[in-house]
Amino acid sequence: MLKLYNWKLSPNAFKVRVVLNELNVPFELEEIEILQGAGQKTDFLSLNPNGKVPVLEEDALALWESNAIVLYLARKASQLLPSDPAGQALVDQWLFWQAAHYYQPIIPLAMEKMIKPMFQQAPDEEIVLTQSREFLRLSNLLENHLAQYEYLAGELSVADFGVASTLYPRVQLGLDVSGFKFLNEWLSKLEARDSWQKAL
Ligand SMILES: N[C@@H](CCC(=O)N[C@@H](CS)C(=O)NCC(=O)O)C(=O)O
Repeated sequence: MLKLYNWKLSPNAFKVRVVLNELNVPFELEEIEILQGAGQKTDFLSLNPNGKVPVLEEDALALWESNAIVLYLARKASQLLPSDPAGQALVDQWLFWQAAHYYQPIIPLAMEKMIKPMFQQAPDEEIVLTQSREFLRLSNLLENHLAQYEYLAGELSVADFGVASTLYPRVQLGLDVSGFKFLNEWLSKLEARDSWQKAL
């Protein structure tokens, strides 16, 4: 059976859980306690030398980077991917954008708004302000695309789950995206799916 190395606070691990559920692939979970330094232990680094979750293990394959994992799962199942090269390239585009841009403000925001408070430390309000502004700028780009297309690559694909997973911790991070009408309609449809609910 596939094994997913997971961390309960990770939106990227959440992304993989949703896609596994969506494809009805059975898997077992192993929790990696990132805040206790488990990502830097030798055993885990032998699976992912980058020391981050998620990692998907299947026989001799240990695959890291959540977007590589969801693309692998979709290709294996021949689901959640358009059949034409142009459609597949759009899926890649949105997944690359998620990792390179949309997810980036989440890292400092999670540090300031979630992790520091766990250790009784006050958030740096300047970081919160600038990173929240950047996240909303990128959300506006998403809104403009979703005003024209029901799904990111034209049909439901792993790109939708990949990008939407970034919004999963928005409440805890104080990110108010309620003004983005099309983004919210798209997100509500994804959140209503059994795969999403089961992954929560
Ligand atoms: N681009 C990577 C990002 C992975 C990542 O940042 N994982 C976080 C949790 S969401 C992590 O394990 N952080 C631990 C650390 O940085 O030490 C992916 O999509 O898998």
